[in-house]
Amino acid sequence: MKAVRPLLRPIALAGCLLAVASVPAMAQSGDFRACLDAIRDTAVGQGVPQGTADQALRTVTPDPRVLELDGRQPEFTLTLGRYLANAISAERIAKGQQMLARHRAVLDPIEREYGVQASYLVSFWGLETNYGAIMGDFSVIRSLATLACRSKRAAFFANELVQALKILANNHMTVAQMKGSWAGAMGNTQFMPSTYVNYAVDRDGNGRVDLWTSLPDVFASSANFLSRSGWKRGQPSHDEVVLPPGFDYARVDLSTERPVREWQSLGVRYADGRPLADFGERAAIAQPAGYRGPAFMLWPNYKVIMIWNRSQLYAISVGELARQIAGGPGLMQPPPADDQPLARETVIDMQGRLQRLGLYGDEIDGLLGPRTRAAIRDFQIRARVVADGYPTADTVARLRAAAP
Ligand SMILES: [Ca+2]
Repeated sequence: MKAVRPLLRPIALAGCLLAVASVPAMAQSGDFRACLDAIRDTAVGQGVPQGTADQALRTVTPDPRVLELDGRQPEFTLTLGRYLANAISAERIAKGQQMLARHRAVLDPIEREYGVQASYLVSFWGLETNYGAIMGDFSVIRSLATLACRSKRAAFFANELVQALKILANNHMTVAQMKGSWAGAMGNTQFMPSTYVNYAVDRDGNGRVDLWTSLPDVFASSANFLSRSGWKRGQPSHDEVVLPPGFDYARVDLSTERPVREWQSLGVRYADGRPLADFGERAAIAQPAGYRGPAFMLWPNYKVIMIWNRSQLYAISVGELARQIAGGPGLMQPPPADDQPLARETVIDMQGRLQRLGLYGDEIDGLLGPRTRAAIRDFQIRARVVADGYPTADTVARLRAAAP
């Protein structure tokens, strides 16, 4: 799951970045201790026992492997096809169905109480750690200490380290027991410490919140996070739809939300031809692989998944895996098989050309974000080709010709 595992976990951090925002990133080894001392003092100020904080941080050294991983930039933009192939194998669906059946007695009451479908709780679990198989073997305290005192995102990770110390203290854990990803994500659902502190719950009632070994705690914690992030009871996060011939692709945009009856009147149907169900919600349509790929109606719960992880492809994967775990069908319209990942350099090149054409004014960062897609769409309109904002090989070639 490393290929699709996101770097950061739930980002609903409330206001807790403020407390340690003044801790600077320090480069010298002597300063590493000073940096940790400052974080220790912040933690103690927030109620962590002095002894716990001292003991946890006393012998910590920077982890070069963590810094190496933190410095890596993705070389390619993953396509929907590649992402789904990694995230949702037949094996993962089958295992999810087994897990759903095996843990029914735990999941059903949680679903009733929190309103989050058991299939989604199992789906998050499957995507994050392959149902607990890969939870990460880094020392969370060491990873966070390294990132808090040596990375560019020092303030963020300093706060996470403070929260991790709270978890240690509150749950009577040892530093050695607290394992996670290189970036400090922990347990079966890879919660960052701040998410753990704010949302994790002790479902089995043993007095400790344990996201490593207690599945009742794991499922209830996910449900609590999603519910408090605005999950709409019982609703799906997305559905595959078909767009009628001649549909205006300018309407396919995350920011274009319309009432379902409007989409119905524009001729949008479920992929199997049935009329759209109207939950009384507004919804947007997305085509993450462009007009040749599947179209998705994005319901409000899609946005809740984006709070868990700000990646569109991740959010689509959660909903797809959940539906198939629940016995639903796979995609009717698979992503185009000939779609190639775009190299970061290619995206940088495109952004430069779009800028020269006056269509793009944002950062040249090699990331295919919403602004870059909007600029591509504007170029496609100008070039009189299908304006889906998706950089197919044809669009890239046309752009090179138009802005040499
Ligand atoms: Ca517990």
